[in-house]
Amino acid sequence: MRRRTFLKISTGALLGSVTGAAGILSWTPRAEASTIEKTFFITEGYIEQPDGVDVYFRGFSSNTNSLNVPGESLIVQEGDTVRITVVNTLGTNHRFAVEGHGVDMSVSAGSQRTVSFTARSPGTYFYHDSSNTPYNRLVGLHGGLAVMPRGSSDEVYDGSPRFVQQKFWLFHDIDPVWNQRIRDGRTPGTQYSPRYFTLNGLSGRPPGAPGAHDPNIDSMYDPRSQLKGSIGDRTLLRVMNAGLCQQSVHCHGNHVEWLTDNGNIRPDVWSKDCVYLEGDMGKCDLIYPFEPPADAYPPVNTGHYPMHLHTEMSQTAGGGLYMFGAITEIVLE
Ligand SMILES: [Cu+2]
Repeated sequence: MRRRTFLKISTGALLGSVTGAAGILSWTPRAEASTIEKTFFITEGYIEQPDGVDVYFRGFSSNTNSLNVPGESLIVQEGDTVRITVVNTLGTNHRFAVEGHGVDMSVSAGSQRTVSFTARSPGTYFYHDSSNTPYNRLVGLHGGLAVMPRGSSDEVYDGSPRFVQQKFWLFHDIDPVWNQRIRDGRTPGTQYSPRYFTLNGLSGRPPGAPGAHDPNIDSMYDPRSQLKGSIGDRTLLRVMNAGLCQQSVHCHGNHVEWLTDNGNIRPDVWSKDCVYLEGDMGKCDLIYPFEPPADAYPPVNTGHYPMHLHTEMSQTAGGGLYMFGAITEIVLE
């Protein structure tokens, strides 16, 4: 089948998702609740992977000409009214659900619907297509929503350890055979065999590879993912897993403070090198403390370190290309 009716997206078209009314960079606490409005367009198309292969995806996109996988990350405040309009441009029926908020709205082919809900407990939540679970989520229909405590700009939950900046790290793993079956309206019939591993929709590139160091293509340099700061720039990482593979998230340079586990506040804050991340919508909230690396000799206050996942396959693409997987860079400036 020709792909003339589908969007063809090089990964460079995917950026620009951290700004906007509810965006990360513009977040300031408010005394009063507000109404946050966002429109998502369900679109479909092909996104080129690190080995040059085009893979089919659907996304909750910010306009009809884009294909955003994941959808734009949203930050709201406890008590806000959130009004989401979903325009389904496709010929297939979909749903829009928000974890922890009792939202699960159908949006039939070619139609649009709006849902309003009140932002509940502070935390990190998926929005996703709950229909044909998990296939529509796996084919790209997912994103992250943060609910900030009322009037606070530096806590994950009331009384949590504090941070000065925050990022979403939304991981995904992709079996292109499954994506193609879903495109064709069929249920995948083969064992799940992921070949691509992404962080906020992008994969890493080794030096010298096409697209290496390009922030639009290389997850090491994508400003949504790359962790950059000076000593003291404590950074909240909202870590989410839209894929099916369980992972071990390893930040180099500093240990992280492990605050929550699948939406539950941990009884003690552990300082950890690796943190377990469940598959199939696992989540955790971490703070990277931006301290001088503890074991460095001679002592240092700057440097470049990786964050990678510890499953070997997650650092590859197409079944064997090393460093083309879910990885980013940590920069102590
Ligand atoms: Cu490691």
